[in-house]
Amino acid sequence: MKVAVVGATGMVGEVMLKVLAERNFPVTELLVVASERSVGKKLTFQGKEHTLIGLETAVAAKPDIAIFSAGGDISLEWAPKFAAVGTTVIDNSSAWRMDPSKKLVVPEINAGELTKDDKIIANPNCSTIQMVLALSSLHKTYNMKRVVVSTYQSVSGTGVKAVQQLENEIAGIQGEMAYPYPIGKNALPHCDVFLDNGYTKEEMKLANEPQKIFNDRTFSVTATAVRIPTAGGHSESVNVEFENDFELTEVRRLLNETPGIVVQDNTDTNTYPMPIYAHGKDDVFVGRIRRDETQPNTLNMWIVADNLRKGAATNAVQIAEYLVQNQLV
Ligand code: 11C
Repeated sequence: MKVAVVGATGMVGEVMLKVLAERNFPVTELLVVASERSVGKKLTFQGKEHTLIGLETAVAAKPDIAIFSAGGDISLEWAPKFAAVGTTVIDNSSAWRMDPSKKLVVPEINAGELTKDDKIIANPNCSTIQMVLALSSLHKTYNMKRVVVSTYQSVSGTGVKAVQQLENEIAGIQGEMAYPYPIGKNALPHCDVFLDNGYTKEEMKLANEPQKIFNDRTFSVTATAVRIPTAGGHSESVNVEFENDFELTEVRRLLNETPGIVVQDNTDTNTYPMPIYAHGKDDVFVGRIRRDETQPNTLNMWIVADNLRKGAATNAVQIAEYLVQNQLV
């Protein structure tokens, strides 16, 4: 496969290259694409040096697959140009996610919807991916009605400037601020911008994307998204009310059998998911599984994943793997 990574020097782009190499994705030719100011610089992939190229050069090279992580504006302008030359674009921005003509894919859940005609495929938001993966087999079995999620999101979700802000605060250095307040020793109930309804964009992604991924509008999600001073890995407290009752042993069995999920749940040994262990891993970790004792058919759990891996790069590469395995590119 001739593969282009658009945004190759960004935080997610770097992880994408790492994941492509780790998973031995069949790259026969790699195009590393970056903004004009990085064109001509070099980076190394699988021991070989590659020169960064611009978007126009990349389109002219007609890659089979282009994995984008360069922001919504670049995606809106350039994904259609790649699609027009026959490239299948997997886009990590929010630009196409809610477009009814584009698929929003978590491979373990709905890759089966993909066809050769899908030339722009959207990767969901990081905090959505880990939540829906943990809910998928439970929804199938017990039918969810309502989800209440509170997130504890790492600064890497905001980007390099936020990671720098946290590092500066820890080192006691005055520097540029990514957030309106200090993030070290703090928790900001503010991920992305506020909307007219009082929610943030991040919270509305959590509300809207799951319905599209499950192709089901019979359940609803309400969210509070909070930024905390962790370097990598998003955590979520999820309360889910089902139509049907469940046994906790069965819930654990279903989660254990879900590809991509690892259950870490033993209060006797203080075993539960945490960002320091999820960091650098491709799985979604689930623990603190317990019944909500205040109402019937309702479950509480704690879900943690590396937001740059399963929340972004790994999910995108898994989509690419599905396309190759099913001869859709
Ligand atoms: C965050 N979830 O942690 C965001 C980052 O729509 O792909 C990813 C934003 C997106 O702030």
